[in-house]
Amino acid sequence: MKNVVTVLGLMLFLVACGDKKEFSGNPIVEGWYADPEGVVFDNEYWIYPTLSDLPPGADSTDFTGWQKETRAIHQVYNIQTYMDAFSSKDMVHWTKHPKVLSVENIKWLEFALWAPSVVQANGKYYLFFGGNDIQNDEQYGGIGVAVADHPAGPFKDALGRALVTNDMTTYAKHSWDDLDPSVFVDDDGQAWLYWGNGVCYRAKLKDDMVSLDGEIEAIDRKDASSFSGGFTEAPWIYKRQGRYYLVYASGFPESIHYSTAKSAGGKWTAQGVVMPTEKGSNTNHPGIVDFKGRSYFFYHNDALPGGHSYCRSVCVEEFAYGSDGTIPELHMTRECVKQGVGTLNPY
Ligand code: FUB
Repeated sequence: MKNVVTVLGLMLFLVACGDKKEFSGNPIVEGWYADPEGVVFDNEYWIYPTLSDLPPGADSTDFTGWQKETRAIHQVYNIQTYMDAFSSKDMVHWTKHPKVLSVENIKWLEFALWAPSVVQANGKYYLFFGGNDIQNDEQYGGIGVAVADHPAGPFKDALGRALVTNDMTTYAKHSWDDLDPSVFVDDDGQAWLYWGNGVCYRAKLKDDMVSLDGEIEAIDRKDASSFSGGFTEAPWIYKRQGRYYLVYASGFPESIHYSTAKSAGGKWTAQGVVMPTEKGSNTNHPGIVDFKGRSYFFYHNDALPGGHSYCRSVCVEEFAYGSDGTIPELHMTRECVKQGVGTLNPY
């Protein structure tokens, strides 16, 4: 009997210790994921990452462009056909929500959906995603939008077609310029869609959240007054203390930079580097969350054994703004978030 009590006591102690984890460590979630744009819904942190493309150690050296890469994925691996999401109350313990969106529910896509941005509006959740399939040598897709009643989905294709297609965006001549959506709803309820590769596009959304309102505007990637280092892809727009921030990937291999503006549709002013190019992944992809007085920068890298430019994992760094609202230069760490937020009851 005494032994049973001792073993039970030990088990309870181990369970309590396990739950008391205070350091999340990078990567923050298990598995090969990328493009983690964080968001808060109902006091919970959510990330909706891209399922990474190729298995650990796969040879990706001959992939040079998205078209070539996507084609290779279809022929060889046929993955990236769905998205998982993760939620957390404390930035340390994450719960996986499998298959929040799948191409099974999108008739115009077979293979490729990635890098989403999710917002709450009209009592629903809208998930905007990139979907540039190559099927029988033709390109399908652009930016799609799916809708759900809950952040964990299941998300359903809202339109039965892409919201933005390549023929609508002719500023950049390449066919994979319509990816990496970032959706932002301003205090007055006006929703904005930013996206792009090789050019930064933006457009207003109508109240229904599934139609564009007016013209698509293109901001040239080489506009040095708007973008320090030039704009490559992965825009992430948000507002803090009356100032608008646009964080984006610059150059290739990519570093992360930011710009600020007085309005979501206004002129962007180049600021500086948020995260320089580090480790081996050619890409990086930002997301910033300010919540309960703490600020977090989401990104990805190839730091896990076997990782590479198309096999990435999701990381976070906590940071503090300067008194003038500047974002400090951040570096990749293994520690990640040092202390959970909110109250965690270990029992
Ligand atoms: O995950 C696919 C692509 O890699 C994204 O569209 C880019 O932002 C880069 O992270």
